[in-house]
Amino acid sequence: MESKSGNFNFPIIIIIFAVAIGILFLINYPSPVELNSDQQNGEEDEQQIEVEEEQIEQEIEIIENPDMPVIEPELPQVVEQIIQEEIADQMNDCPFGKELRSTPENPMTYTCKLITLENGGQFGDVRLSINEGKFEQPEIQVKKGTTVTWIMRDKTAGAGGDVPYHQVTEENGLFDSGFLFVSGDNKFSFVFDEVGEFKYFCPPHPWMEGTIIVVE
Ligand SMILES: [Cu+2]
Repeated sequence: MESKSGNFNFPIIIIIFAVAIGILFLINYPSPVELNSDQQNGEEDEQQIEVEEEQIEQEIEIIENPDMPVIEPELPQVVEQIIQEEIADQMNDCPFGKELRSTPENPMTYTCKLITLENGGQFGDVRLSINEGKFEQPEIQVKKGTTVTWIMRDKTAGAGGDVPYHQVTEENGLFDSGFLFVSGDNKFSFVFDEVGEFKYFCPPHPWMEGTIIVVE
């Protein structure tokens, strides 16, 4: 019996010993799962740092390169609506041949800028009026080949001066309307086939001036 019980107890002691070593091992060493997650955290941190560094580099690039488009922060809808209404109001104040435009340098600042007019629309040609002693659209820009027509609308006796007519005369003699009298349906057309800037005036009223800019 003695040898039997001795033989029987020995493996139990070994097993208890092995289990104890096992427990100690588990307490002292982090589990593979913990190891893994630590490593993952480390990688995530590195990625985060890389992303932040990239963002900083991009910001620096934007400051250094003014040609890069500036992304405006999104405005609340009400503010956006007010701005649009303001633009629409100002648009109505732009003279003929100009439109409200912003520049890339000042995307929030709008000013009336020349647009290029060309044949087409209601009359086919581009129509300007002479009224109350002045050229009513003193500066326009047209595409090469455009017909510009001046309509005499001034019905004031003496046409704002001492003669009852106005005249459209290019300063270098490129065109001359002759007398456009206050009475009758008087108008004058000229086709601009050359690129350039053409200044014209009214000889009896030299303070009446205008410019036609012709572009390709
Ligand atoms: Cu005149």
